[in-house]
Amino acid sequence: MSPTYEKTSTSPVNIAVIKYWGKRDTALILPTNSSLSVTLSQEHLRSKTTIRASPDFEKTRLWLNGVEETDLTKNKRLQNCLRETRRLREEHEKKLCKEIGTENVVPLSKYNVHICSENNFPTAAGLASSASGFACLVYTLAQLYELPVSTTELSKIARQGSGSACRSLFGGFVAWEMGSQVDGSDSQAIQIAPKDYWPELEALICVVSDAKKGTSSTEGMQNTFTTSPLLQHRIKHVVPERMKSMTEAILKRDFQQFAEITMRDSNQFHAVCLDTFPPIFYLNDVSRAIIRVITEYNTCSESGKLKAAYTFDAGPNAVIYTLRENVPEIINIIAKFFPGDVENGKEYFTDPYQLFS
Ligand code: 2P0
Repeated sequence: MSPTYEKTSTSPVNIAVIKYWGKRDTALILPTNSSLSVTLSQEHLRSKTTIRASPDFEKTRLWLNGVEETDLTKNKRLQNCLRETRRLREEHEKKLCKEIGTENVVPLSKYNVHICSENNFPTAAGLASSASGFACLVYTLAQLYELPVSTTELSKIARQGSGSACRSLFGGFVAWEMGSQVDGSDSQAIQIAPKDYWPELEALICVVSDAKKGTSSTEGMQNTFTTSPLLQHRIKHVVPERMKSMTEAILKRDFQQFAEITMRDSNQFHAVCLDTFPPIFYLNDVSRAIIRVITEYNTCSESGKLKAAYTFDAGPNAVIYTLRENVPEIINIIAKFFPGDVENGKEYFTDPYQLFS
């Protein structure tokens, strides 16, 4: 029996405040615009992955939430991440062989791996499961292979698993720079500020529905790319300026600027979904009611300032960004307007989860 090499790690979910939607290269996963997100705490939502490598493994296998995926050759995204991390491991092994001698280097790059990954939240319900999942896969492979590379380098590999995954490799406030190279060598994630830079900022997740979404992000965004004139306007004339203003808002810890851009960008993302032909609907009646409640809450604020910002991804669930002092008030308001009724099968808000602290 040969030795088995094993690593386990966890990765967080990220929620974009400037949304990624559209690819200029679908194979390399190169986006049509830059995006920016906040990484949430791993306390409630996370992916956990264990990877084992052994010369005894006859093939590479993957279990996702306890169920084995049978034909991995069809899983191009997984193959991309395995190929790229193995390539780096091979380079690393060559270097080590020169330095410490071939007999002292374990040829991990040649071994098959067994991958076991699970999420502690509903997969594919618009709660960024592919982001944390692929970030975790690439991070765990990098740990197993002891790759001497930066997180930004790894982000280019995670990006080839799922675009938004590149942002989950960092904590805090993260930009995915779209880049301009055709080979994707400059399409990468960078950290704008660490988590503790703005400790008062909180995220509340309102689970409106944990059902699997109707249109996948991958399919939806390409339909938008090929049919929506509004997307072209967004890419050229809106996002570049917003990336600058949002970065500035974060660095100044300016909640007014942060909240306004967050809500505007969520609105525009869902507008390009509606502008897609045929249209894509991710929001439902409960989502729209949450938008109205948050808008009313901001309008009625005594200071006249924005106190909360909603944002919605490719699903009906809301994420509300706010400052810590407002959290109890918002939880009360949401609980009052959206009493949980999940047991009766209605798509209603359940518990607000306080995630980012
Ligand atoms: C985002 N979303 O920026 C946007 C906002 C959904 C709405 O990134 O095809 O699952 O794997 O690159 O990363 C969802 O897209 O799509 C997404 P692929 P991904 O978070």
